[in-house]
Amino acid sequence: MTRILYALAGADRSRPFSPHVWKVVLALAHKGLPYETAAVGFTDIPAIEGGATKTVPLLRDGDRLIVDSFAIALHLEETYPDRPSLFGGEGGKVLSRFVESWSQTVLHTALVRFVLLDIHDCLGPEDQAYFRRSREVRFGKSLEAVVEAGAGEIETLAAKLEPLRVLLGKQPYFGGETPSFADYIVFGPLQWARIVSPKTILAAGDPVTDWFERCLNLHGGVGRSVTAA
Ligand SMILES: N[C@@H](CCC(=O)N[C@@H](CS)C(=O)NCC(=O)O)C(=O)O
Repeated sequence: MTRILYALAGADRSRPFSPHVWKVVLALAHKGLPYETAAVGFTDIPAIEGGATKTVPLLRDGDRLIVDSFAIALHLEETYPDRPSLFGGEGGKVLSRFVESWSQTVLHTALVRFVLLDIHDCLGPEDQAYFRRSREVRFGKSLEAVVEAGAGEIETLAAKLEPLRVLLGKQPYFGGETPSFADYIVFGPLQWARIVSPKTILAAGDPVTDWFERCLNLHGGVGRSVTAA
């Protein structure tokens, strides 16, 4: 059966960096499902699978095409129930939606201010032009101005991670003793920053850093298949 994960990369297609794609990489590894990666640039996305999506991840699973990281995780859970669970039941699905909302509104919002220019710099010329144009419309200012305005955010990020720190003081993973999709939701954006940016985001000795390192080691160290910037 054909299983293809469409991933997003810069000029170096061997370094996929999308946070949402990384959630799916870990989810597929968690389920032990083999797949091929098709790495594309931003401006290639509209042509994937005959125009199936405006965003990645997109997963082709046999004759099914699934867009959106959470929808893909739900699909994997429903289609492969005999494999290790990503959610640990219906309650896990609902609560993982909260983790997704928190990650999207707090973590992505903070991290993007550090990594926006780093992302731009790792893209090929055509994708750089698209990225600058689309993100400057989205933020209402230049990429440089966004990064400059977010300069103090590194200090405030540590405080934003306090809920994670408290939780990880009680259990090794958001999923409890073993990881779940909730872990991968938060892993994704931190992995995005690790791959595109040389800036130090997580401090040594922080329980969140220790958890992130544990996640990098999961499933044969698939998270380390792309080196840090
Ligand atoms: N909610 C979606 C978000 C997907 C998303 O925003 N993907 C970005 C890459 S990180 C994308 O494909 N952007 C295309 C573009 O900006 O043109 C998910 O969880 O999969």
